[in-house]
Amino acid sequence: MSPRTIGVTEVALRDAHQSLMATRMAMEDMVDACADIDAAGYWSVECWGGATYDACIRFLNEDPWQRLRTFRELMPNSKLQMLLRGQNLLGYRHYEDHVVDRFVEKSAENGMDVFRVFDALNDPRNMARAMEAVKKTGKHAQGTICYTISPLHTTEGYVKLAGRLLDMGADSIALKDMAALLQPQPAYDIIRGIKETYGEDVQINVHCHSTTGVTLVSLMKAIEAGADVVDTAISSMSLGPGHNPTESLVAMLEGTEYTTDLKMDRLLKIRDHFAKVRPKYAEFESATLVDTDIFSSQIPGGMLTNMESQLRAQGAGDRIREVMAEVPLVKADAGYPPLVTPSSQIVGTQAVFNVLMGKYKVLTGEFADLMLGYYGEAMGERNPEVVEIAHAQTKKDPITVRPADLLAPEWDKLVDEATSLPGNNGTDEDVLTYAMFPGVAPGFFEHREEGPKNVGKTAEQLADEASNKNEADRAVKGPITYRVSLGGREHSVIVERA
Ligand code: PYR
Repeated sequence: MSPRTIGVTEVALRDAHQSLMATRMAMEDMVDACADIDAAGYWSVECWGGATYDACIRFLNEDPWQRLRTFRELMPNSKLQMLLRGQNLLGYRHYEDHVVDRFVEKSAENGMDVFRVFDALNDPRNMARAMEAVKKTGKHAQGTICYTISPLHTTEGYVKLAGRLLDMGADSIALKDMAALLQPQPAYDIIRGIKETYGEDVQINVHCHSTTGVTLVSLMKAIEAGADVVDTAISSMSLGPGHNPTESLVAMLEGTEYTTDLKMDRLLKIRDHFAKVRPKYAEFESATLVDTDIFSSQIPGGMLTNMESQLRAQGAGDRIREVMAEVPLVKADAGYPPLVTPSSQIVGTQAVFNVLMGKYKVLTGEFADLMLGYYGEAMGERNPEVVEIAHAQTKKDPITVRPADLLAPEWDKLVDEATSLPGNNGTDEDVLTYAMFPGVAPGFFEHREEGPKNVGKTAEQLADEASNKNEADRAVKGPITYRVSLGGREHSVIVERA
């Protein structure tokens, strides 16, 4: 029997640098890898969405839409894939349905093929409109299950959620493990459950991070259970808080009933390209290589870094352990939402507030909204006492409807506001940039003409740093004794580093 071919999604151009280097990679550091990526035989190339849009306009003075068009041009043979935060699009609040429609239409028009649609609470109502919009464009709508561990999250629950996504027209199901919590056996059980319940031909894509060190094995079990496509990152852009290495997946499948269509000569070129690029962004990298504490704290890498910087800003950097212990309690009070953008930031910041100011003495506006249902429904009941505090603090009533049902049409207002900004180019794409990032977009429009900024180090800077380091290593470290003649008399002077 010929081996079954496992599709591979390469994430180097999006989630890998989002996870490893705070999403700072400039387009100019990616373009030279695109021809090899395009020819390597991937099922899809994840290259847009998630935090990249925000990072483009906030840090890199790059137009995210131009980035997408460039990818489309440079990878004509590939399916381009993006991560879409359901009703939140690529921002942090819910948008009215017509804004969602417009964003999806424009993304498809600019070259996107596969839309991985997720909701931080796994609330299908928050994914429905985006999925419907993708279906209307004829592109691939991938419904997503965000994986987390809690007393309420069971294999049966995940299988049921997959059914809801399929009912919504999902062309495939993604099992998304953003914190590297997916152990091999649950991976097997969930995928078998979905296949046995809804049919072996339901396409399942598996996305794992590598932070806990267990998930290359999880990918193997997922494949044995019938997974069709898995996400990996080329080795020079892998591991730590990132993903499992593409070449390791290929090697792991040798001698099994499975194979990939990947061309190793191309993979090696992609690897060599990013091996040169990655050191330029070293200052943005986290020190974490493997962390199995995540199984108990459930705190993904990016969230931990955020909480640490919030604490340091308050002069309380030494209280991180208390905050880490608080996170699972806040998560339980909120009904056990998975921790992923934006729920990870909302729960993490509230945990910081609880530690610094006393338990639920002050709620952030976002946490109050989460408790009152304005982000949707998580799996569990929300703690009624905390819901009451949220109501008392905000005077808002709890809701049970789909949050976006309460939003008034906003497209025309957004057009008026966006087009009045200096530097706005009058396109719907610019309106969408303004809609999602009203604080950042005006500055970006004004300075866009100055062109992209690369925040990585140049080859010269890296060479200088290396030679300064060598010099520092060679420099005399201890005190030096000089003999000084003054008025014919010899003195001995000892000079030490300050
Ligand atoms: C994002 O929403 O940016 C993720 O990577 C989950």
